[in-house]
Amino acid sequence: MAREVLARLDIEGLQSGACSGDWLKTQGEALVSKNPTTGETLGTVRSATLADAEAVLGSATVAFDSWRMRPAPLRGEMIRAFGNALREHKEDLGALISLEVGKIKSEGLGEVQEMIDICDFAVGLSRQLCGITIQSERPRHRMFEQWHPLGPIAIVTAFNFPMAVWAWNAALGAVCGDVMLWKPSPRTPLTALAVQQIANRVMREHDALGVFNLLVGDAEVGSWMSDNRKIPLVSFTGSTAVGRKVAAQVGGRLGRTILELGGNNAIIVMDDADLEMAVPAITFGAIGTAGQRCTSTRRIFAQRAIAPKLTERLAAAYRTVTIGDPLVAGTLLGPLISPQSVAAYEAALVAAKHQGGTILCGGKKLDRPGNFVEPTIVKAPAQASFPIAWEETFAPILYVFEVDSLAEAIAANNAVTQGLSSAIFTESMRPSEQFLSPIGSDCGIANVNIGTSGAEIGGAFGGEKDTGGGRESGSDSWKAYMRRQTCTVNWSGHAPLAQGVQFDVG
Ligand code: UN1
Repeated sequence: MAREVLARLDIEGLQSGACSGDWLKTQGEALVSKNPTTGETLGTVRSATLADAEAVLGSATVAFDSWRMRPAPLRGEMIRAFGNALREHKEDLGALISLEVGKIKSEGLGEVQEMIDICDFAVGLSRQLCGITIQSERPRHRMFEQWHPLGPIAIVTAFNFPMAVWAWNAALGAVCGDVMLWKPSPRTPLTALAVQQIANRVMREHDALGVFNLLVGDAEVGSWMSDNRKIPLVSFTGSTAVGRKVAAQVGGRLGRTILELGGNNAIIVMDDADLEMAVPAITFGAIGTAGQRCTSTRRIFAQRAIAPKLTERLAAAYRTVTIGDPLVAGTLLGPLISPQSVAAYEAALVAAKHQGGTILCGGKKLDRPGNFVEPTIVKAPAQASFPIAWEETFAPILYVFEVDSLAEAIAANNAVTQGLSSAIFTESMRPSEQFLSPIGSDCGIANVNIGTSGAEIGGAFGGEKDTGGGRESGSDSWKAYMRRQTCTVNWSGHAPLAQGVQFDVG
């Protein structure tokens, strides 16, 4: 099965980890991609060295010289073709995500759909990169803003969304006139190779080789990107710890960053919540992608009267979850990405018990090949005395807290350092409005009667505080990929100064 998928995606045996128009003969460290479901090797990719990175940046820079002058709607034409190519390969790309990451089939396909959606969005945007006009205080002067391409931009992505997060950045970057250097997670090189092969075909047909470039590598390549003044923007998705370093390095040279870092997302369940909606939403949020989304639901703040019923129904739902091969129909929980992730899951549960938590269901790793664990619900004491819940553990562990009031729940939601996604379940207008108000959730995403994960591409995606403050995907996120220019044109025949300043020379 894996072999056929790799062959159809034209990457069987492909070992190069760098591409700029053509694949380079990379000689860096060999990265072995393993199927987390079986532990079997899917392929080996040679990472890029810094010399490869310099070569790729060189040809990307040449491509930028002409790409930035191609009219944006024509750049959009290429993204339309790319979106169509993704549609053609949707099944295989989705299957490859399942094979390399362990996502269940529907979520793998959903990730490819997310790429297709952002391509559609970017095609429309290619005719809407609009600047404003501003009233000038001087007669017969015209003032306006325009947006220009930035240059070669770095996109560093994580294993958990090995294609879609690149696409959010790359599709927008491309219509904005930038060229892209993609460093995927070293854990998921094959998904990147497959996307690059499709991009190569589309770029060739559109005389645009060098717009999308690939650099599979480790922290050394990432650090080279962060330090490189020829790369005006680094869009980084990953842990808060690494994001801090990226911010310091790029900020040190006054470059720009888009940071999508850790989340620690909570759902508030009020006494009047409709459990028919809340239970499936929480279950998907906590178990989807095996709890390895930035947006995964990790904390529940249930009002005291509903808490026992909610917990009972969640535990009942959890018991019906089929764990296993993500490509088999009916599976809802696949493996974690690595044995280290299983160890982190176990360590978090040891800490949870030590800090006064009670495991209500799950709690064990499975005795079978692959990185499988049980989905787990922990009844937690007060959050202030339960530090394990302040951390993001990338695993299907859900901490359930009881609270008395909405104010207490909002305070607890906001008490952690991260600020990505949040939600409330209630049938009443006042709590939901309070949750969305300035005294409500402090997160970048706040939902009512919808879980914390599974955002649509049309909105800006990102979060506050330790989540990094970046926004990508929809809304006006495109502005981060362009430079703004304020222009004033004088057609008056005189040379008046602003603010009424007189400066008479001669
Ligand atoms: C991520 O986990 O890094 O909202 C991205 C979601 C997806 C994207 C998650 N659309 O869950």
